[in-house]
Amino acid sequence: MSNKRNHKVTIVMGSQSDYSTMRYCAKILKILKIKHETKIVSAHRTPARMYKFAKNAEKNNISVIIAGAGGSAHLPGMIAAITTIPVIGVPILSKKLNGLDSLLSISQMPKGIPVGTVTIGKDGAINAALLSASIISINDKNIRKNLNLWRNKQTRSVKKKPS
Ligand code: RP5
Repeated sequence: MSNKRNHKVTIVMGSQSDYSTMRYCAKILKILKIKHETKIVSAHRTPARMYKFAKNAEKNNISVIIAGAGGSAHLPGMIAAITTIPVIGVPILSKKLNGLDSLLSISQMPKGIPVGTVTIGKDGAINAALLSASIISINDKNIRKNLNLWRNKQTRSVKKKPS
């Protein structure tokens, strides 16, 4: 296993309003000491920005893209159509349909262009960060170590009896 330290995760989201959810991705990545950056990239409001971002993702040394989107939530699928870098989609809890629209949109990618989909909202954002760490840890033993430490801490935090 190599020990590359230049892995980077990019967290993108369709709107500023998604940040209250997507900030949990950044929080976990920080704990795991994974280099990351955060951007607003909208498939329908800033399509040129989205295309440029996805087209240059490999050149910019991005290992995993986490994309949060709500409503018709096409951002993760659109990015995945432009790059072969793994894309994890986070369905944002939408106001009208409680995120079911976002979840179905992101998870129902037709064959050929996969998007890994996590659950709706904050839990999904946390799991997306943990999943990106698992992917990176294939080639980075430091990240694997950090991920195992995080899991052990979680295990220790579970009480044996309810209080
Ligand atoms: C999507 O539309 C975003 O991902 C967001 O979840 C949703 C609503 O955006 P705002 O109207 O709050 O900017 O593009």
